[in-house]
Amino acid sequence: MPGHPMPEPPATTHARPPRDGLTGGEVLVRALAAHGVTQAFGIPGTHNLEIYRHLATHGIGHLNPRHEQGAGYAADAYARVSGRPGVAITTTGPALLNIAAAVGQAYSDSVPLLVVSPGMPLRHPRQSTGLLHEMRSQTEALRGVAAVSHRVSSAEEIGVAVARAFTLFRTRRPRPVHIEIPLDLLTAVEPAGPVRTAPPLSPATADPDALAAAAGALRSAARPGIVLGGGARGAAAECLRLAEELGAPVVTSANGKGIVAETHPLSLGVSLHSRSVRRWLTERDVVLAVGTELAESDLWEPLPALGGTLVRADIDPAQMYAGPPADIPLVGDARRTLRSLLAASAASAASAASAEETHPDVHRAVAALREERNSETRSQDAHLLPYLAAIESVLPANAVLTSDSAQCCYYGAIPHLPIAPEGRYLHPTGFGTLGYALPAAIGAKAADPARPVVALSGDGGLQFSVQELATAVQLRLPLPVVVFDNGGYGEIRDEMASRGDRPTAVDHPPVDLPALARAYGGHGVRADSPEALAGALRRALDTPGPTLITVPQELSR
Ligand SMILES: Cc1ncc(C[n+]2csc(CCOP(=O)(O)OP(=O)(O)O)c2C)c(N)n1
Ligand SMILES: [Mg+2]
Repeated sequence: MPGHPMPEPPATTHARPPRDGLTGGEVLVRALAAHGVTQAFGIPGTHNLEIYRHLATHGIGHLNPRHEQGAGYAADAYARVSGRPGVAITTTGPALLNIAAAVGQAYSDSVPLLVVSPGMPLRHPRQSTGLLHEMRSQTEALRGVAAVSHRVSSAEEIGVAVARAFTLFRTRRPRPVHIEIPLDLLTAVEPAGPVRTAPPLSPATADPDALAAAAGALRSAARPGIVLGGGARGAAAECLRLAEELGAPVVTSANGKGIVAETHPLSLGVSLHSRSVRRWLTERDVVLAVGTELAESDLWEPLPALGGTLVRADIDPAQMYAGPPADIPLVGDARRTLRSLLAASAASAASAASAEETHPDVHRAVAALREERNSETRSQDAHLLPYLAAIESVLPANAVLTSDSAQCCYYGAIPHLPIAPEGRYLHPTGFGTLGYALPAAIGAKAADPARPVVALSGDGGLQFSVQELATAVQLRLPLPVVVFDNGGYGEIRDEMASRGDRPTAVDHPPVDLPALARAYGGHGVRADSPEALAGALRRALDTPGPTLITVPQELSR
């Protein structure tokens, strides 16, 4: 109005909070940055905008897959490849439930995954009030799949919850944590306290008496064997040295794949599912099992009673009695445990000669056992082998392969595609989810953009998260996605057939998956032979954007 000063423009949602305080959202982002978080995965929504507003200011990059499930698998693979916790941000209700399958997968594979979500307001009555995305209890839902689901009730507690999560990741068996911040706390401005950080704690070290007993048992073993799970990954060099010094063959779980080079003459690869290897294990006089559950998802069938002494090394005390009970329990960090065992056995090391010369009989026995193992499963995997050899011929040793709950993976790549310690094979083991491979490949690329990454999937599993092709297109990721297309749920079809059931809900009408990839803006080809697969793979690794390569039905089953 004339004569009147211009009114102040109304405060917009972009206004900075008052200097003397911070919003809960900013407190959270500062706490994440203080713990070295530089990358988050997620999808924004009405209730988490205050988190999104502060990410870039505090140096946290953000990658947005097309579904929260994809964000969870991407964050999981980011953690597995980078060795740093993966961080995912969802909004309330359905978004959080969408990521729950990824949280369950991270729990069973011991992956440090932090999921942050808003929650219903502080004074929510926990009954239906008609709020957007309302649900009765997010924390109760997430407690079913995460190690911890922590609803904070004050701005100060946000920092405590983040420090708690990172302390758990550093000191315990790494498993997912969910932090829920009431949505009104995210936007409320409160005086900012100091940023808390997790103390520089280390995991526990095994008991010295138990270490001495284990070293003694291993030193005097005539037929030692080593089983490595994902928990041994931080101790790869120590595992190899111990195996060579003891002349002990090494078998791994799917999660431990490649900790010792699978072409090493002492390696039995991933083969606990093999009858011959299980029998071999029962015949060892001492078995050292490191960071492994020795559980059904790797054994497929119950493990017969072990004949000798079982030494179990694990950060999780529960592993000492879950599964085969430990005769000698070593509860602590794998690397320190193995270093202690090496130090204790060094004094008695017979000679400096290479293991090849010292243990030729063991190498011959391992080669024979591998052959026996392979002959057991030839009917299931023979058609896959030339295609796996083609993949192996193209990939450099440091490549990351991401995997799915598909026959090409568990009958194919897991037992038959050798991985070296500088490479990685990321498989959704115990929880056995579907749709992991593609989003996990995106997360692996985020962790290490220069490293070649290949996703390996069945046609069924691919379509649980196929929309992440759009994410790979947007990020221009050179990403081969190799799909063994057998027209549906091959494994379940086979299970129904072996029960004598009529196949139900397992056959899918054909989908032109390469055309679907092109529709997303990526590339798509059919590989009608192993040679065609190798060529397509080579080109895909050099082409920006994803390339979906199908090995078609009539060839892959
Ligand atoms: C989330 C989820 N839903 C269902 C299953 C059950 N399931 C296990 S394997 C499988 C078939 C997957 O089909 P595909 O990816 O094409 O692999 P294939 O068995 O044909 O090799 C199904 C449905 C599962 N493991 N996870
Ligand atoms: Mg299939």
